[in-house]
Amino acid sequence: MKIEPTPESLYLSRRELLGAAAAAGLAACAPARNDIAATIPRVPRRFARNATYAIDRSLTDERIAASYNNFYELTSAKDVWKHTAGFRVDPWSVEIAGLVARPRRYGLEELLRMAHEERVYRHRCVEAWAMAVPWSGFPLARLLLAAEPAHAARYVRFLSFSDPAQQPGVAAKPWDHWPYYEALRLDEALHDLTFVATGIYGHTLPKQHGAPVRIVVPWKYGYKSPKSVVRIELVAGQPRTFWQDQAPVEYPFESNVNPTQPHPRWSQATERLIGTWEIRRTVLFNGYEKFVRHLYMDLNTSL
Ligand SMILES: Nc1nc2c(c(=O)[nH]1)N[C@H]1C(S)=C(S)[C@@H](COP(=O)(O)O)O[C@H]1N2
Ligand SMILES: [Mo]
Repeated sequence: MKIEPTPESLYLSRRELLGAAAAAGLAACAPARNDIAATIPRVPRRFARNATYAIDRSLTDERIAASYNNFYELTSAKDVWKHTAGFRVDPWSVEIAGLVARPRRYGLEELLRMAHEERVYRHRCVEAWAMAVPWSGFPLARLLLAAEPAHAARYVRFLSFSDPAQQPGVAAKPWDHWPYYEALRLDEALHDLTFVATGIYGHTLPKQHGAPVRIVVPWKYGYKSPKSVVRIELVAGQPRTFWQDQAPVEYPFESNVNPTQPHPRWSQATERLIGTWEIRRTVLFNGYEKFVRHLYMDLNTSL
């Protein structure tokens, strides 16, 4: 079997890829633009898996998850991994600011030293594709509570890194509302499921997944999980979000995964698993209903 330098080669199973690579000496001669393995960090960071959030889906192949991404700062196409070269993610820091008694800036090393765990989460993009991946990290509540939110704080706002010199997607669309901004209600942000991810598949994050630190909110559509976060602000009023400002009707603030509420341009009843493209039924709150239902007592008005 011969590996062609086309994206389709990424959809081969790992065994096929490794076998073919060994046979053909692929690692040594593959063109850089097709070398997805080179974009995946190899520093091991393995942590105990949290069994509370075990799911009934098998893991997405790592190379598939790392080759089909949304990260508009780098490109609005799915081959984000090909556009990561100029993006520098070290040194890095994350600032906790706004309505808190103890604002502070965490260096990346401090975040990496915090107690970590692994969580296999489902991920559901509003575009109706889905994956299941093992993140490593810790609950966002740990950073928020350490900052001592003021009584007036009701929402948490996130800002992603943005620099046209490092990110070709920002350079290509200077009129977009950079930096990417997202937000949650404070009670959502404090929920144990809301996760600060510093790793995936037992190593640090590839840039295409939002290195070196991103937020993961598994019961909401993927755009509510901002990548490459540099600032977390506690605020009183409901903030605007990047996608709301692009198209408010299509991407409302709350954006909980809900198969009965179609996107204005397509159904949300089913989803396709990236890589195999099998079709599965989408489930309310992306399968996390028993953990988050209490946050939304009035389903009719708050979904
Ligand atoms: N800063 C930033 N964060 C982002 C995005 C983005 O374009 N920029 N895309 C979002 C969308 S639409 C999805 S589906 C997820 C994709 O995460 P993944 O590529 O790690 O699967 O990231 C989200 N976070
Ligand atoms: Mo998405």
